[in-house]
Amino acid sequence: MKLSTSMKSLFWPLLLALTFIACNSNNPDSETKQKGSANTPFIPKSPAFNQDSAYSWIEQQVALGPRVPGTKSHAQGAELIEKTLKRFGLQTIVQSAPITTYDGKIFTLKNIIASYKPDFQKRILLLAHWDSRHIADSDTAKKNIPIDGADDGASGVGVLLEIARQITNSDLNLGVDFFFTDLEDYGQPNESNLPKMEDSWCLGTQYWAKNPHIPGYTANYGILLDMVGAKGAVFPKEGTGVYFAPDVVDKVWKIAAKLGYNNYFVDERTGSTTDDHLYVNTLINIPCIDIVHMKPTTGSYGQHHHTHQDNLSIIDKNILKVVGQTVMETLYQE
Ligand code: AHN
Ligand code: ZN
Repeated sequence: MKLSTSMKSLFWPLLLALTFIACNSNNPDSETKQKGSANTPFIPKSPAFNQDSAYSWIEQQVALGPRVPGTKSHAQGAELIEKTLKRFGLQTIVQSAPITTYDGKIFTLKNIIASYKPDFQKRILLLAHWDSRHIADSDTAKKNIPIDGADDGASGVGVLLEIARQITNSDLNLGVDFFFTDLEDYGQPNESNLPKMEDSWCLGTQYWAKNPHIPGYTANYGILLDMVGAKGAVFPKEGTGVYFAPDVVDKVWKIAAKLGYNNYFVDERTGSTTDDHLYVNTLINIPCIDIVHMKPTTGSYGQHHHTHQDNLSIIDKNILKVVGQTVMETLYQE
């Protein structure tokens, strides 16, 4: 290659400058300083969570009608989830059993469990209930008509299906079990005249914890998602999770903060809830937390909880993104 005189005069100064830059970036001192700096951006290891895709899983569930145990919509809901997981290539088991509810009815339970890297020892369990409530007992009107359950039910499933889609064929070096729980939301209403049934909520998870899909099943820890899609949602550190799995709460909330989501995953404690994670902790001894929309001060659920306001119009894709990315990043940080 022939260089013109003017280019020759540029060549050595340029080479020197490049060498200097290269040496400088290899300087261990400058690296240490960079790492120690509070301004160092956090570089996520997980792929981008797709909130549009998560939203579409919610839409598809709601379109079936309320997924109330014993109904056709319930059967179709199970089929949608099972088929989708199998299409992703995950090893999928449907656990069926007759279960008696507080009102003396007997329903066929359908717990759906799908496993990513089923042979890996190190495993994380992700849960969300897929059934929806048979009544609107917190509403002022139409109390006996079932709710859509866009948030209470469909949102957690939507986020988990999207995570399942993303990690299939990924390089994630970890076992993950997706557990779509049934009969979570057929609990006894407060104003019920029937004799009080203990532990009337979370019947699917209680059954599974006593009869795991694989004998001797365990996981390092679990994360339950419940009501993770409504506008204005915040997720305080829920009491049952803090009691049984404080390290997991800490880990997840720190990751959320690093992703810039500390306005959603707020650093506040709230009271304990009876939710699927309680039985995962107490009956099968897997430390499990609950990412659940609750008001930090009052400890109550969102306004729409168990009312007809719990429909598609309250779903906010941004909230789905916040939760989905946080959970996925937690997996990739393992
Ligand atoms: C109780 O009301 C005691 N537990 C409700 C758990 C739940 C219902 N989460 C969503 N729907
Ligand atoms: Zn509910």
